Amino acid sequence: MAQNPGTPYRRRFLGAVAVLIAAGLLAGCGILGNHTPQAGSTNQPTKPGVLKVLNQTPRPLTVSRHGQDVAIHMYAEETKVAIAPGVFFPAWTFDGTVPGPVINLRQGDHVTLTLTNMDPRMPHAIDLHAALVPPNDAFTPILPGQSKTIHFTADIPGVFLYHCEFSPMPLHIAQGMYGAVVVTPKGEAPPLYTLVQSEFYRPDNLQSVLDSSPRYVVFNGVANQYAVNPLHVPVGNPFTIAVVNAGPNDFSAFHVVGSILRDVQASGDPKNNLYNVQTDMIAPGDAALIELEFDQSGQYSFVSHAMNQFGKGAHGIFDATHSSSGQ
Ligand SMILES: [Cu+2]
Repeated sequence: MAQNPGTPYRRRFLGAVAVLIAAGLLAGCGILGNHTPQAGSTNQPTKPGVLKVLNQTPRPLTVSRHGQDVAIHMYAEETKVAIAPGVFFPAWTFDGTVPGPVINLRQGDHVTLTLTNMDPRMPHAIDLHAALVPPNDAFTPILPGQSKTIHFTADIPGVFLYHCEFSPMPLHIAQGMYGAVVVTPKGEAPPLYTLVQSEFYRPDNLQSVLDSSPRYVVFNGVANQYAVNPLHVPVGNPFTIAVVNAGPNDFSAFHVVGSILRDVQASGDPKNNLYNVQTDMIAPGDAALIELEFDQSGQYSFVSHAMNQFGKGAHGIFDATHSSSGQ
């Protein structure tokens, strides 16, 4: 893990937090009061925590490409997000969403990535598993209002996690600071869908992340969202999906009901093939590129076959029809 100032910063920002809370309450906007719903409850009052909820407006990343030179600008911020029907979570985010945006690259891209920390209350940092760089230089903390630019070449194809690197890292990840980098080999098409599995614990509660079971386990930030709104996929033609496990703690057991994973590339590298896998284990911090093919029209559930995860929201549906299209 990269060097970071940790607790002293936390203490320093508590003073600023008190000022912000007072200003927010006086202004009657921006910072939410005790009526804010907690994860896991739609009507319980928010238990007083170290930090009150700050709901910054999502700021999307920008990407500009010139040949294989890619410039990306991302933003760290705090934004309240919905993680289940009627359940809101005071997230720490990349670009205002959980997970953060998918970063799509081609093998060999030269990437210049700038992260601006718009969060007024604490430092953040970014660790990209796709970047072969010295972490003590590239993944270091970015103070509120500051920016940092890193450079890397996407030499190795695959599907990778990125996440906040600031301490306490288990909390920054559990709060929502993660996303996927997809590095597509030359001549290949990017995956049809990217699914990021992750867990939600008590908001802003490190001990909950370290000691307890998650309240929700989700694909792309919302429990059971693709069971309600299935993902359309083709019939009779193979297609690929990327599955990333952001954790922060639990292994994923990715399974598609009524199907077999035809070709699984561990970490998304075309050299790492396993064929005809019934359930693929994906460690926290890892990913897979998975080829599927449905010979018959129908609705095929995808789940984490770890049944506690399935029961907490890790469930979606592939809708295989002849008129389907990608996302
Ligand atoms: Cu962070």
